[in-house]
Amino acid sequence: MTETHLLPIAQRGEPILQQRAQEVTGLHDPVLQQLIDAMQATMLAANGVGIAAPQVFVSKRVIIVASRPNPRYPDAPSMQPLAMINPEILWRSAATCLSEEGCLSVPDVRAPIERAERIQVRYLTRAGETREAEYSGFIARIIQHECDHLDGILFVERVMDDTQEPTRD
Ligand code: K1U
Ligand code: ZN
Repeated sequence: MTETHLLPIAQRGEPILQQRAQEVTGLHDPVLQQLIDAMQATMLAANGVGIAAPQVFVSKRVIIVASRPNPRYPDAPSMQPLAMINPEILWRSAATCLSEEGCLSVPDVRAPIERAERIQVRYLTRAGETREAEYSGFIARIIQHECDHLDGILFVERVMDDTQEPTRD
């Protein structure tokens, strides 16, 4: 059995977290499959519910989403980690929801962030299939947070006003 290495997580201030990540080409490249495995292992080791490739110093449009119930979101659905390649948010509901977020690249900081309650997403699976799906609630929040990483945006940049200052744990 081959061991998957954990990757270092880029912290706020690293230039790669402010850059637009590149579209993925060459879907069957083993390097991409290894990247997805390593991102997943790194996310699980850090106890995260999502991760984006720029957070592990790779400027490619790849995210992993892995919702599970947790103290902040006890009703969150459980899902197997899902890799989304070149994800595009095709539609966002007008209805929004304000809820607390954290980020593996901004440790010990949390803030309420307003996000669309429902979204429609198109992405490629790691097997190269195109999928379109609708998500709501916590999963939709994670996807929006991770897609922001692909566009060089950190959640703290979306804090709405000074009544919602990020707080340190
Ligand atoms: O992208 C990341 O930095 C991962 C991030 C995903 C995320 C969490 C909460 C809302 C939106 C997106 C995290 O996993 S933060 C750390 C964490 O483990 C966590 C935070 C809140 C709820 C559950 C887990
Ligand atoms: Zn994050």
